[in-house]
Amino acid sequence: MITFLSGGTGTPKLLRGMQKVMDRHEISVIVNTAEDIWISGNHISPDLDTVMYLFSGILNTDTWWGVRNDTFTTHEETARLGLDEFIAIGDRDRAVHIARGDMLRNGMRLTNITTLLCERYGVRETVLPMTDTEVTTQVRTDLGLIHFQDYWIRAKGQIGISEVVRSYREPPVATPEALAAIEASEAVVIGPSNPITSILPILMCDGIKQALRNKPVVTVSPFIGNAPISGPAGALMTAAGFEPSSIGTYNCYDGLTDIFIQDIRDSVEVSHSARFDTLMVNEEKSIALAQEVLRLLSTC
Ligand code: GDP
Ligand code: FO1
Repeated sequence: MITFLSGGTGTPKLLRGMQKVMDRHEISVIVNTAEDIWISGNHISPDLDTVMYLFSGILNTDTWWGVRNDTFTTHEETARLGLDEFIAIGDRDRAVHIARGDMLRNGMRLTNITTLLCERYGVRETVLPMTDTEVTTQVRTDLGLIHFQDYWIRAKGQIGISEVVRSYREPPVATPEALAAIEASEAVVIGPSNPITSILPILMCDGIKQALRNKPVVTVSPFIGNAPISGPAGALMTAAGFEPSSIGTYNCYDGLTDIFIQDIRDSVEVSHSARFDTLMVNEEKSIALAQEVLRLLSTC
């Protein structure tokens, strides 16, 4: 088994390749939940849903969120009624948020809810939230301390950020299922996800770093030069005190990485890194990178 640490875009692109070249039951994914947010009384977990929809074959891979060909009837109608849903929520996607919100209110663990939803969607891989308690990534801006989603979607990432803050009622603890997945794995892959909003929240869950120190860890960089391939990782890295680059990514992960993969085009040099084409612009590219990662892992 191989365990992947994932956010909702870069690592899912790698997983799209992995599911074609691995036994799907041998894939487990520990997913970031620090971007989760309650909207209109329902529970959105963007990264968990992206991974679940990917594995069930219904993900909208134009956006890397939401369900392909979803309709937005409820979103449009609630907007007409004056509800400020700043996130565009599709109808089928909303059904998942309603179900998850209801199960959470009834006291079910997020891990068990995710397993149940994945079963309903015919997912064969193991999808695990990093923790069962709520953790939220906020950013400090001129508008005050706001949820990451408010920054990235409502403010379109157009305002300055001076600090990244993680808030929670109790310090997050990795679930027994996540720790067991790492324990049962030959290796762990930290995928090319946003280091600040996707990977560090997973690494901060009590137990994860300790578990990773006993396993070969391969990290794939989400940066080429001084810019991420997409999204707000650059500004967030700077606000969190890291260089927005592959070197900054390597440094973020606290010496956990055994093999670092960076893109063939990356002008920033991380010593002893492996170089591949990591730009997964289509499924063939995802499969090619997945094969290279597996080949590397077989040498560990
Ligand atoms: P989020 O939860 O939607 O922010 O998604 P992730 O954290 O999983 O991924 C965001 C990161 O993916 C960004 O920093 C991008 O640079 C990176 N990314 C997106 N596409 C690719 C790609 O094809 N290759 C690599 N190496 N990184 C990518
Ligand atoms: N991202 C957007 O940029 N705009 C949206 O309207 C939007 C809606 C949305 C709905 C459900 C969902 O699970 C994710 C959604 N996202 C949207 C993705 C967003 O939540 C991502 O987490 C961030 O864009 C980057 O991390």
